[in-house]
Amino acid sequence: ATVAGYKAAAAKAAIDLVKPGMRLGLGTGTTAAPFVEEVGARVREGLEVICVPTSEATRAHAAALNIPLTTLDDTPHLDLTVDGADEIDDQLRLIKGGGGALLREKIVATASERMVVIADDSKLSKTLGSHPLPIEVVRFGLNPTMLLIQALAAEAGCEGEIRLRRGEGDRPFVTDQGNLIVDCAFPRIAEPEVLAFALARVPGVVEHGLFLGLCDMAIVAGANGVKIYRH
Ligand code: DER
Repeated sequence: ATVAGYKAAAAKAAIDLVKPGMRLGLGTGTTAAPFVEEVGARVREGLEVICVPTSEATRAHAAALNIPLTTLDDTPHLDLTVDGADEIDDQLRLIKGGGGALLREKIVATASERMVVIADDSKLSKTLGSHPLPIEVVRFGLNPTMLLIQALAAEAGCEGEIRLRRGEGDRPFVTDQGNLIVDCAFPRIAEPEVLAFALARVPGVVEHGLFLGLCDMAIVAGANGVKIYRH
């Protein structure tokens, strides 16, 4: 099997959590995409759900599948969000944001009764930091914001190179919310809560990719099949 096969297997396992009448958060990325496909297939068979997408990409994908969509303004409480992750530790703490959707993903996950992560087993990690930490920042004051991120992360014990994410034509990547993303290569985030607290003090930081206390369960697929991790 391939990594794509593992992603699909995890997505298929997650669809069993979806019950008629549920209000769902739909994640973003290459693992969430097969889950959105699964939801579309069930909707075609008559499943009644209403969904909030976590990105414009997921919105377009869900709309193309005729999945009923709503907004958090009309539906402020969701029953279940299913989303991917860039890294998952043994306390179900996550690094997310590889796809640049972390702000809406965190807002949607926070508005959900449950958040379930689907992933291939390459995402499992003893200590967070194998994947760079994405941080969403406003454009204004970018330079001092990056310097302050570096300084406060170092105080929190995290040192490493940080760089502005670039998109097409080497222009800065711009998120759905019109912000920028700084990717921070902090190889070992021994105390994610301490780093999260430090980053929250940077005025130019909108949100970061550390998802702490949000993930209730992880459905992880690999060569040995599908495994469920829960608290
Ligand atoms: O950007 C994100 O947060 C995505 O969910 C990411 O964390 C996982 O993307 P993938 O399933 O394509 O690896």
